[in-house]
Amino acid sequence: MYLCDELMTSELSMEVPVYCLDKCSEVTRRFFETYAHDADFVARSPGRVNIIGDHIDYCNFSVLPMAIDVEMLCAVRVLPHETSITLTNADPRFAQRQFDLPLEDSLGIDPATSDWSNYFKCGLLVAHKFLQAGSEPLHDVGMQVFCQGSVPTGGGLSSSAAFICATALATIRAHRGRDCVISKQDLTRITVDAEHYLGINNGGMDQCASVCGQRDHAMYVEFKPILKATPFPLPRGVQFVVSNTLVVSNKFETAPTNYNLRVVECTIAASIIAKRYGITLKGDHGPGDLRDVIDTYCDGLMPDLRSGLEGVDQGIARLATALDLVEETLGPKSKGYTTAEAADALGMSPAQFTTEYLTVFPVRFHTLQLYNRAKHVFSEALRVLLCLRLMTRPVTDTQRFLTTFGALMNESQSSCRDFCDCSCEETEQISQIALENGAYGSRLTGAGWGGCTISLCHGEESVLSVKKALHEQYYKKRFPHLSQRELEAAIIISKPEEGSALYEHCAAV
Ligand code: NG1
Repeated sequence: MYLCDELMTSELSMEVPVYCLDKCSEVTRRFFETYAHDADFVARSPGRVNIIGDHIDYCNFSVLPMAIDVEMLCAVRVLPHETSITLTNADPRFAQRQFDLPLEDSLGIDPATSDWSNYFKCGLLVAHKFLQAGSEPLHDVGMQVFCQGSVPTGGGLSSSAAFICATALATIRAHRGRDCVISKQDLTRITVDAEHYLGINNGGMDQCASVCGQRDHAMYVEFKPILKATPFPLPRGVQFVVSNTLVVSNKFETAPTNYNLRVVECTIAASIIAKRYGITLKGDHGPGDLRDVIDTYCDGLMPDLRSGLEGVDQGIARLATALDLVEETLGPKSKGYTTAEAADALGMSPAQFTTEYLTVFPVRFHTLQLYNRAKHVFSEALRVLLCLRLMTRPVTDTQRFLTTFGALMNESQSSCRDFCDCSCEETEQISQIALENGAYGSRLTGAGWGGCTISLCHGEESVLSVKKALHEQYYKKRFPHLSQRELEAAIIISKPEEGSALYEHCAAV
């Protein structure tokens, strides 16, 4: 399929689909066993993997994720005359929780103590805010909820986004009744910032992929000028092996040195480049990001997909220019900046600099790696566009497509390791094994520091060979005590799947 055909479906104006509840027999049966009553409906949202484009969504550069067939299901009974919420989780590690509405704005959440119900509260809160902004006054309704998830937690497959999106969807449906219509755009828009309540300064990739995923398509997600997800088909036979390193990085505990610090470093790098070239950044919130730098330097937004292939080529040229700016401006200090040096580069006092950049989300560092981070962001955004260009052209030679796409994924992994510093030894080993056993490309996916890897394969044979090699050379050696079930769960073979959906009693569908 060509670019122009795809543009027809590129807006997020589609509705969240509604299917028959019979498809969710296990979660509704567990609901009944728990609450001795039938569920009214089930809300579902899947996990995602990012094929390429990590640590760039928070700089507003486009990414290429897909939804996968692991998911969070929330079976719900609405209690219209009550204000209590009861949450039960199929996973016995997560104990039952109960709380009353209304929720405080801060949710009463202490980001230092993570509890599974916090994710539910985030989804509930953003849905309440959305409903409050509508024409009808918001009347709190109680809910009994049974949650059943198959997205591994802490594995970089966005179990949190799957849970929050399912929760927000369930809350809107609970208030508006079974005839309600919910657009994917609204659901994405309201869930994008939800994790900020938990102290994570994330971008919007996960929620967009979870809500808008399409079967057999990679989603090209743009954040500017508007949030948009455009599906692109992948050549027949393409499969992804998603393999969990089983190294869990606690997002909240590590945020000050890992995720949030990357966001801060990118923002400071943007400000220094802007100052050097006399650019005034107009960030939507705060000082402006690396995307603002290049848009302003080149005098206008990077052309989006509406400009067709020409727009993609212009974007590629701009990002090459952006990489030159990084060399000229930050290259001399590739060893990193102290607070005093960064403040000086911006003509600020260290105190001013700290207030402006280092206080909203707390961070800890020895030196700020501004050169490395900016280099990663611009080069990764460039690789996303190169992949997009491959997908927008008719594929006449599948082998060539796979080799070129795979090489871009491998370059991305090197950049994540060397410039973003978000890889780890286990990820490197898995990627190596996958490449030696038939994968065309392999890289970390998501935030990194452990979590999952994604490897590009073609055909059943290469998938099985990669899977077997990983079992033997990685899992059995590093984790000899894994049960058969744990071993099976560590590798997910997935094609792109459909995004969020509601399941209603068949008569209502
Ligand atoms: P995961 O892997 O779900 O922690 C995080 C961010 C994304 C994106 C990726 C890196 C959250 C909730 N999500 O994903 O927005 O920035 O890292 O590409 O923090």
